[in-house]
Amino acid sequence: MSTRGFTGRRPGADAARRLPPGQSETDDFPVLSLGPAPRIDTANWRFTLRHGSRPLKIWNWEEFNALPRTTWRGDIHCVTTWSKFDTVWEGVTFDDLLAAAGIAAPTAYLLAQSYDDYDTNVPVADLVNGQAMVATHFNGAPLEPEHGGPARLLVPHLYFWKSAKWVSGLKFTERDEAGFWELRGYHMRGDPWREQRYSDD
Ligand SMILES: Nc1nc2c(c(=O)[nH]1)N[C@H]1C(S)=C(S)[C@@H](COP(=O)(O)O)O[C@H]1N2
Ligand SMILES: [Mo]
Repeated sequence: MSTRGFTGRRPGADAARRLPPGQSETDDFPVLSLGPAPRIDTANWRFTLRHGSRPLKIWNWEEFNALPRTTWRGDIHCVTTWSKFDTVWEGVTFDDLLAAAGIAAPTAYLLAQSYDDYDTNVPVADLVNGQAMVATHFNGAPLEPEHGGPARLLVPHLYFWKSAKWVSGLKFTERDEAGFWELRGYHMRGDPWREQRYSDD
């Protein structure tokens, strides 16, 4: 039997250590989207790596699912102050995507682009060495449309708005170009441990 009910939302020692500043733990999985979840038929789904407007590599759903798969377990942190512990994700790491495409990252920055026209910028340095994946499964089941299925970016060490849902591709850019929320006052990097919520943080 868990003792959580006796402690309520007051974090214990373990939770306190795992919570970035200003965050509290939730057991729910809140849905935060600009609009309704786009329904994407995997028969039409494509995932594209681009350098600027030039496509470098395109996978369809079947090809994407033949790529090497990785499972990651850990904590996620939303800028709206909830954190969720011990989430389990499965997908293809950024490193494995580049390896499968046979390329090295052509620039130091990219924009993750989504089927709902959302985008968000992430430095390549925050994606390499197993730090990020394009996830197709959450807690052992195919990712629900509300949470970004068929596939979303997962960059769990940054605030969760960087984890673009319904991701359609990654566009390498010469400079660090602001995405949807970054154009509206949110931080260009978004490290929860440094509390980089807004552009001036
Ligand atoms: N394509 C897309 N990705 C998105 C969003 C969105 O509106 N569209 N919202 C972002 C925000 S602000 C957050 S906090 C997380 C929320 O993910 P969740 O709904 O799975 O909790 O998705 C991010 N990714
Ligand atoms: Mo968010």
